[in-house]
Amino acid sequence: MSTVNKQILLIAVLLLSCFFSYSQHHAKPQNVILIIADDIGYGDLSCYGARAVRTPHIDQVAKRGLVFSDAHTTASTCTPSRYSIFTGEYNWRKKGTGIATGDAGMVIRPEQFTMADMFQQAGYTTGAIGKWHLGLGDKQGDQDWNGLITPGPVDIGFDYSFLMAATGDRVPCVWVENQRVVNYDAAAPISVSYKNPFPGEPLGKDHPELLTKLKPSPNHGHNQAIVNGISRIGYMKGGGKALWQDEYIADTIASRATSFIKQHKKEQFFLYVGTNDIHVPRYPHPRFAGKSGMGFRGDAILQFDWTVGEIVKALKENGLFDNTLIVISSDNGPVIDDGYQDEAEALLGNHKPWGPLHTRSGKYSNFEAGTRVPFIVSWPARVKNGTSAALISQVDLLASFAVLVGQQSIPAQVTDSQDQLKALLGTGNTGRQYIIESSTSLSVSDGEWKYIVPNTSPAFYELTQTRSGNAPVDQLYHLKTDLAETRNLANDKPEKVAALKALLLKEKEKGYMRDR
Ligand code: NG6
Ligand code: CA
Repeated sequence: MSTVNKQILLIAVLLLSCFFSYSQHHAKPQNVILIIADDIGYGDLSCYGARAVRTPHIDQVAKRGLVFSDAHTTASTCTPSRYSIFTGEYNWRKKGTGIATGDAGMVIRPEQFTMADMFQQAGYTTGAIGKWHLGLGDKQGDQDWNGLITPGPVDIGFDYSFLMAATGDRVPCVWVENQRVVNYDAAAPISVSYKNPFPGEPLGKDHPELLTKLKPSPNHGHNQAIVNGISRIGYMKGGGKALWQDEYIADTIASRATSFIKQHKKEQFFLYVGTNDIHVPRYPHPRFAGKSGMGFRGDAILQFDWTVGEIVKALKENGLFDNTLIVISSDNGPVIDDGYQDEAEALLGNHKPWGPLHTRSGKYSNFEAGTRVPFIVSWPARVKNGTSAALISQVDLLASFAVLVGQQSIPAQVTDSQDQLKALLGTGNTGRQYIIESSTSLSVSDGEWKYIVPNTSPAFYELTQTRSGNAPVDQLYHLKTDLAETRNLANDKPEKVAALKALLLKEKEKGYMRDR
């Protein structure tokens, strides 16, 4: 080869490598799927150390993906936690973000900017499938369950929605697709109330003989409207053939999710999948019932694992898996008995849903297990497999995804979401400087130390047998050496308490329990 030809070749190679590094740096995933399980604990998956139950489909994703050990929800219950995911704002900045009734109005208001809006702006088709629990319609009790329920997900950026309004244990027990009840039965118009029972409609508390599938646990309530042989929270009349059957809920969510994937395989899409598993009432399909040896709670974990497997399978079949970014996480920590006699306590055995965190803590708790959840990122084309100890919060997903898809500017109202894309993709390991966790109290953690604000609520919740982490005094834990939060060092380290208190105060000054 002549010198001139060699030089041309060299220039060509240089140009090409510049181009590849540019496109690599700016590569976007074709799709983003956010899978949020309900009440799955830090220790509930085998890729997080569970031995009594196996989650092979999730483990497979984890093996090729990035597994986080210090990822958090913003709250230890569902509505506030999901509020933060979609808005990028801490739930406690605004009133009305607590656990929503089944007839609550939209908790996220149409004028708010959401993760779905952001993806739409970036040209992605957006969908929300499964558990919602963020309210529908304008005001509580004001929805037209027999017509178009508006406002709804379409007003906060979702092109498509297929949802349960609240939880499995709350009425209405129907699917709502694009804001209309699915399989609407004109012969059985739907009425819903959280105030008054409907005359003539049997209630669980008066008719235990009608509770053929699950009975509520003593003192938990869940003994009002009866649907599918299970009593619920709230009153409901009608529904007819639109009423769901609990044993098919997971199948319905999985099949809607896989149809969405197939239907939009040629577009870029963002899909949120909220599973009903493993929230109560746990009533898994007969394929899973009895399979874990841990009762319905364990069976529901298997069913959740299966759901993830179905989504992955659909992606692979359509050639989308490698260039789809999947996040698998949970909305809050674990709970054993959350309201139904499903033998979860009796059959728990040696399984520790809270993993290495404080024993018997989890959902409803200020301790780490309330908000520290499994969190796995998969994007085979870009993310190397491994583990990450970066401190991250789900509130960061909005700003991080925005950078990922090239939407650099997001509105100022997205106050708390930080760009943690490097941590999410495993290209930087720093994560957040601190996170705020909310339960009965607010807590602040810098990953090493955690401070919990005093409160006078019970230290132990009898109903769910949860160690709440409530105490009337300052609590300070050194997570690096005491992950289980058993030694309160507040008296030994007043300067650390003061520093973390000051951080919290600074955050609260930016907005705390606003009306709107
Ligand atoms: C609680 C319910 C619990 C569950 C929870 C919401 C009682 C006694 N307990 O109030 O069963 O429904 O709300 O769970 O009513 S969450 O995961 O959606 O936040
Ligand atoms: Ca939950």
